[in-house]
Amino acid sequence: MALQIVSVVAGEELSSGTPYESVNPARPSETVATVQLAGADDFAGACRAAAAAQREWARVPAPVRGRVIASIGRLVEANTEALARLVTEEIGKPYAEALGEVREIVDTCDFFLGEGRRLYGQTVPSEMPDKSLFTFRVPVGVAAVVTAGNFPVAVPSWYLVPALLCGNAVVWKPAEYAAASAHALYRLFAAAGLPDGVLNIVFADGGQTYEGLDRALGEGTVQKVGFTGSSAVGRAVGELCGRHLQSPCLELGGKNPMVVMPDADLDLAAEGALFSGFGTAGQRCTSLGTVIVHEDVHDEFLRRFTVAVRDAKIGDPNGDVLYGPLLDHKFAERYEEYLGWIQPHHTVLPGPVGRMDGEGLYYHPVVVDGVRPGDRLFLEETFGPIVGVTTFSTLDEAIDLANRPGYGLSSSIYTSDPKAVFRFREGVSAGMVSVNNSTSGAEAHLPFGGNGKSGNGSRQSGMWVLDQFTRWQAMNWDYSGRLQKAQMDVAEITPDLGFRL
Ligand code: UN1
Repeated sequence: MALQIVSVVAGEELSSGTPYESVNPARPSETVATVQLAGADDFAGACRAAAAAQREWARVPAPVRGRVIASIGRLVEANTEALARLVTEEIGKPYAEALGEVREIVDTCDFFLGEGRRLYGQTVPSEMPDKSLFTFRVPVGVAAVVTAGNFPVAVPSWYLVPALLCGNAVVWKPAEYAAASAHALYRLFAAAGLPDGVLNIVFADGGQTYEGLDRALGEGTVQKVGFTGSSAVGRAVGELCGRHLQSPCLELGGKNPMVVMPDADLDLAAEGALFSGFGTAGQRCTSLGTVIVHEDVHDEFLRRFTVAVRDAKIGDPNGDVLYGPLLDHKFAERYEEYLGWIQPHHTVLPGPVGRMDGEGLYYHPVVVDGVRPGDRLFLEETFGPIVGVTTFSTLDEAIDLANRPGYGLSSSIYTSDPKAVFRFREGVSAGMVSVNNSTSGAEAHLPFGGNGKSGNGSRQSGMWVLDQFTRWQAMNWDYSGRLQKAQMDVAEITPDLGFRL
């Protein structure tokens, strides 16, 4: 029996809506959940409910909020298998990877439960006597969080956990095609004892969400938007927020380069390319886009890489496979468009291209050798199991090729030369750099985010995300009993600037 799922606002279920079916991409005739999609009014209403609950939540002492985060971490950990199974069933992520995804939520909770006892502000000396200066981190208010379904529970937790810890209320709009996984995570958060209205989940399509968000921003009930998804939608969200003088937290696409230097360990590089090119069927925002390999080792690298790709197992995500089906019909259709970008000057390896036989949304892995800087395959994100390969002769050329598409999320270099590592780090536009490691697999306590078409420079995770969900408030306290004017009533000590030894 398919699950029946509805939005929850201020602890109340919204029962009416437009039905949508979230299906199992390994067996698309099988419905995992029937979801009632809400409208723009419901979204704006959820933001009002969140605003009403936020003040009380912000008054709960931060260490107590930290204890709630600790409980969420425990609940998620205790429900690891059930949550991971659901993720595998709903979006086709191999079970081992789904377990890793759940682990990432627990890691995030582990990090932030202690932040409840820090959330440090500063005491700062004043330029005048009998006066003290302070800074405080203040919650922003209500965060509206819109997330993709390729990481249906881990990436949302990167927003939800710090936002709640900092004293904000949240309206979360997950991807429809991952609704069951999102709803399960919502229930785990609710079980930790969050007061009604502090976390709300609204299922809606993109158009209604945009309209609802526009309304909520106009009503002043949303102070921060978090968005993970495509660069095109990110641009629209950024424009909308800009009109309301807000800067959203945007985590967008990537065309992540891997540079293979002539002194690289080629087996290690091929293994890294396999994992980051085809893990999650190439549907991570950190997935490998193009291998930029030195001309002297191109043939040997390509040989090892294509052997690894040819031997990889693709199939039932409950089994021991490299990857399973694509996330959903919508992604399969778009991926078929990307395959149309293959041109006569390309060499396609190792075998057939396109959909595999059978009902599931399974696709053959594709390596495209000979991509050129003007090709769409080189310039644009291709969410799916396809990796481009091109060559270079100098490191400067490799860096230029790495930056050319104009994204800037993750990047990687394989080399044994420390000088090359640091020159690459300095020159590459990416927010994240891996050395002798693939473009995927960021740890949950380092800043995650990108530049250019990958985002507006905001960072998630670790202590850096606190700047998204709090604002600095500066306070000065004058206890001199006089009006001391800054910059004017300041004592001066006169130096003898003409002094010489
Ligand atoms: C994403 O694809 O949106 O670094 C996030 C990684 C994962 C997170 C990816 N830890 O690949």
